[in-house]
Amino acid sequence: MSRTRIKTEDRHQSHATVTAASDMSHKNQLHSAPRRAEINRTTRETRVSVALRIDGNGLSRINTGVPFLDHMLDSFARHGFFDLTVEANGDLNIDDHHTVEDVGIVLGRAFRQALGDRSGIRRFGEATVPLDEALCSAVVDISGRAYLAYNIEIKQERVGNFQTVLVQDFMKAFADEAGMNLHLNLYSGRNPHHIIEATFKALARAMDQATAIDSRLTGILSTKGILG
Ligand SMILES: [Mn+2]
Repeated sequence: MSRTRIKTEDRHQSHATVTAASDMSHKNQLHSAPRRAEINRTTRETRVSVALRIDGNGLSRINTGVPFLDHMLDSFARHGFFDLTVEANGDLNIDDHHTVEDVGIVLGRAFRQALGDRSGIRRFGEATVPLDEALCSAVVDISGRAYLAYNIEIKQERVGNFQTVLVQDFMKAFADEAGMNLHLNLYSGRNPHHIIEATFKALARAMDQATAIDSRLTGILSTKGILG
């Protein structure tokens, strides 16, 4: 299937016109409004701003003050074809924990807001991504019910200065705030940089699938008729 991404800016493209065209490559034009969000969150510990465009090109501008997290979010944007800006100013003098977790919160919130009532989205997505010896899978259901199953065992305490346990805190915050089920499983891996990067890439690809518009859907993909 074509992975061509169509800009959703064309507000004049009517639903009926797209359906009649029966061209799958126009699937993302089914949404009349751009799927984007800008979220700012300030606490005594951090100040985080995120701008997200779901139907993007993978362009990112990331500056969290935590270089390894910047690297992971760059990769996430690129491999999910999301346009993503993240600015964070946190209490890094204590450690990276508040900043990493709060970026997860705000990014999750941005997805939730950008997806609105989640009508037309595929909901489910999964990807298994290798990086040299590391192999990681992400399975998501953007269902409205938050759940994280985190089966990523990393023996090393740190990658450079970055504490590897913070990946779990990030993923928990992200899944909670996005309102989604997220299963992360590591099949193999030795190098913690590879393991974490494969995890973020798998998440990106799974989110790209799950947020994609399915032209066969005229409403919300749920027997309940609601996702939230
Ligand atoms: Mn890398």
